[in-house]
Amino acid sequence: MGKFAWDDPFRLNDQLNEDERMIAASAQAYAQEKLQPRVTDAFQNEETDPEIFREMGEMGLLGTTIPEQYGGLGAGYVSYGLVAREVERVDSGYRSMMSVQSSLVMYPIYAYGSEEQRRKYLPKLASGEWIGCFGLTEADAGSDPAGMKTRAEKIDGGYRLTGSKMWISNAPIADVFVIWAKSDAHDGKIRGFVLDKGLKGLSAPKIQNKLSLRASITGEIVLEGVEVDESALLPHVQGLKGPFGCLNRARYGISWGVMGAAEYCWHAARQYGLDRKQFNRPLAQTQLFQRKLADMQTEIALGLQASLRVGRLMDEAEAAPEMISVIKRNNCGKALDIARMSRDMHGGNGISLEFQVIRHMVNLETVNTYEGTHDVHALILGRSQTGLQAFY
Ligand code: TGC
Ligand code: FAD
Repeated sequence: MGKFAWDDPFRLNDQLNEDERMIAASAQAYAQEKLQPRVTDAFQNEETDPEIFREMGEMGLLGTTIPEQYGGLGAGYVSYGLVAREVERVDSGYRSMMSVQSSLVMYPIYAYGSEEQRRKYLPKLASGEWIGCFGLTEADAGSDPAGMKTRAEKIDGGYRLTGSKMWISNAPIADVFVIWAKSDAHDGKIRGFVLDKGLKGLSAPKIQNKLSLRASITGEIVLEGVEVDESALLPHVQGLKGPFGCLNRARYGISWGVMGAAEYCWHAARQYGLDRKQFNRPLAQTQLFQRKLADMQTEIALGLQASLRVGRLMDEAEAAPEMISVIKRNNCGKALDIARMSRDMHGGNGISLEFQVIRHMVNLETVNTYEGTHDVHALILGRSQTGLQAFY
């Protein structure tokens, strides 16, 4: 019979190649040495340190899948997932900063951009010198992005953008804004535009007082007749499949990331149960405690295997969006359950920032909602098996 490691039940590590193991190890070292020591203060004070982008860039953690000629790492999607897992083991907000930059800003510029756009933006985004954001959601168009009101109007030599975006990660500190708008010049179809900070009429006020994802800055984007050159248009995509192509990648990364947060909560609950005695024995010696640990171990092992499978298919260009809905939805839901369970297993200490599990728990509320809510992914999967859409 084979060996069993309680913290790696299906020997995920053995299923990785040497390069993947190295990338995961360096992401883990960076996350534990540089991110873990500052996360409690960052969360408490609702502060985002832009220097983190520079550090991540130096470590090669931005644009993991973007070819090296544009400053990326040229690695595969399994590597990208492993990076997300290690960063989110510390905080979902830090993973958010990384995945917006990689999947929602660098990817569309790489996949839909002109050669000039790729050369202008990608190396500086890969190094973290520039910070990017992705504006799809609006106050009245969240789960239904087709309902967006932001417009691009054709003017001589370019476009004029008018509208506003809501709940945009990184926006207040962004240098580069990927904006999705309905373009009058393209039959009202959704088109992507890349805007530079400082354009007249462009602002990104911070959204204050979030009780979740406090280490990751979030803002609005206000576009008051912002005029851009023709060269701001992403030439190679139109329609909702543009933003969805990016979301497929970010959602996939989230499926790994939330398993990292869940692993943190699981390990913390196990250690707490071994250390703390009630009724003259360790909490971990009670049947209820062990059952919860077994549930955590099982869901995480299954979730990681599922993400690995989809990652391998992504690397073979064989993954379908519905597969990504399965893992985004299920892994987020399970991670949230695990964080809540771990919070409970810590008793009163579980509500303290010091013990960290409640921070993961409130963060995961956001992760369960953004990039397609838990229920929206159920509707995508329901449609795929019945042929009936139940959105409206
Ligand atoms: P539907 O009719 O289904 O599709 C419209 C067009 O889009 C294409 N498409 C996709 N293409 C590629 N990948 C996918 N996953 C795709 N899903 C759809 C589709 O083929 C079609 O193309 P065409 O050429 O025929 O026009 O569109 P719908 O309007 O009925 O959509 C419904 C629904 C619910 C599936 C969709 O709107 C949805 O997924 N809503 C959720 C919105 C969402 O995820 N927003 C995320 C905002 S970004 C964010 O949250 C970042 S947080 C990041 C962080 O901080 O980490
Ligand atoms: P709604 O769409 O109003 O949903 C509210 C509730 O109704 C949910 O429970 C939902 O499941 C349910 N619901 C909606 N439609 C249906 C239906 N047809 N049937 C049944 N139930 C339904 N967006 C970006 O573009 N870029 C970003 O960088 C970004 N970062 C974010 C960061 C944070 C911290 C947060 C909180 C959000 C971020 N978002 C971003 C926005 C995010 O993607 C949206 O919040 C999300 O898509 C849900 O949209 P909504 O908030 O408008 O909720």
